[in-house]
Amino acid sequence: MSRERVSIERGTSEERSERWAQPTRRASTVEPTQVAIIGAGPAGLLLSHLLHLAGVESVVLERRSREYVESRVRAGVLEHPTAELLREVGLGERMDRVGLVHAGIELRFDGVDHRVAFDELVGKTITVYGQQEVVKDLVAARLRDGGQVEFDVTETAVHDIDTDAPYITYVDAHGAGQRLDCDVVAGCDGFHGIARGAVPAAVLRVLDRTYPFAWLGILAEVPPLHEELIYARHALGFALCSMRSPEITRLYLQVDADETVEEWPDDRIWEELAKRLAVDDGGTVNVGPVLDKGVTAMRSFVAAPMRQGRLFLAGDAAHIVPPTGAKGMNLAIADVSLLARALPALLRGSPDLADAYSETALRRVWRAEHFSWFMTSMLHRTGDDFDEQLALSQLRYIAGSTAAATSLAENYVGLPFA
Ligand code: FAS
Ligand code: PHB
Repeated sequence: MSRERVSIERGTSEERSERWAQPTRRASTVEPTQVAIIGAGPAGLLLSHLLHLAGVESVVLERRSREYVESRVRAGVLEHPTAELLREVGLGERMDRVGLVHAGIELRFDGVDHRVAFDELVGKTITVYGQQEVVKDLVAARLRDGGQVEFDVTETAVHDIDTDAPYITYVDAHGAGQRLDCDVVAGCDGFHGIARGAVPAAVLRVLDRTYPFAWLGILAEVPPLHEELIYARHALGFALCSMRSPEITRLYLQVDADETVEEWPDDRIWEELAKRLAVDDGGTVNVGPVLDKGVTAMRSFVAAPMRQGRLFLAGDAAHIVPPTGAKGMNLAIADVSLLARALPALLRGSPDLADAYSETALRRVWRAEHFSWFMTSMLHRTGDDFDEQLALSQLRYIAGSTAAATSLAENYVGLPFA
């Protein structure tokens, strides 16, 4: 990632102040910026960091508090290209110090483990490093570099995205109404954000799929069951053993889509995990204090195009995958790695990368959508006997075929960024 400051097509300071003074631009109540980013999740924060490295100014507007976004327990696996990018842009130090590098995963079915050896099959690894740690690193880097991240904003709205003078209105943390003039808006506000809604309904095409099950996830203060992730298919349902450190385990159980955490007291969770993770050669689940518990809906969702005029969507604002393939956060990072090149070029007067953004991003999105659906279908119980046999056949094929295992491995560790 180039670190030289790009001379953005904005003219001299006199021309720039004249430009901002034009009628359409004088209404900004805060210092105008080049890229207004909605959302301080992995997508918004990394985009702001990457644009900073490219010499482009941005402002990040976040509706939650800093404490909230830094403590939200979500994704846990960084793909190989994600870890490489974070190192490349100066965000790898803590990840390399505390993250866990894994060379494979276990597929557990028929009471036996079958390892998919990423290093042997595709020569790459993954890094287990919680999303909240990535977010902490990003917030720290932005604030260190003088970046503008406004937390606790409300009533965010996007305006004039089909002109070259878009702007955002919002209420700041002090309750004051603000207008932020910009050249580009980046909608990084997740699945429940407002940016996607700024694309006209006649233009936006949504393709989605819901699943009859969800994930009950817990974070527990107990050593992980195994040194690598275990994806277990069982007659009672799917279970996943992950971790955050040698002392903290992250576990998931397939539950019905309408189940709530209230129906799952800790002892019921541990009992169910022990059943679903049982293996012929013994070994059992370590039980310990549960630090966090939640139910995550399972959804495949893609909204296209990911661009409308000067609005660009990235991450969960545009797409959702079931977490079985560990792709959610990694896809968000892949999107902004494209925007980090397209937006500086656009602002310099070269629109080609920006014009190609949606199509380029969606190519990778659909590859991840397929892989996530594939992993979900193969590992989750639906109650349908035909599905059961298809899933077991696919698992046995992977366990017995280098070609099938290699295909899973190259998708799981992450295909190279475009
Ligand atoms: P995010 O949702 O992370 O960030 C969007 C940000 O925008 C949020 O901070 C939000 O507060 C803010 N925002 C929303 N509306 C706004 C508005 N109007 N104004 C200002 N700010 C606004 N992925 C995995 O790979 N593995 C997992 O196990 C996994 N578990 C998950 C569990 C849950 C409960 C959820 C919701 C997602 C999970 N994901 C998982 C997917 C997740 O990691 C996402 O892919 C990742 O957070 C995407 O990052 P962003 O696109 O930045 O969106
Ligand atoms: C996690 O550690 O949170 C995790 C790991 C792998 C997945 C999903 C979640 O597929």
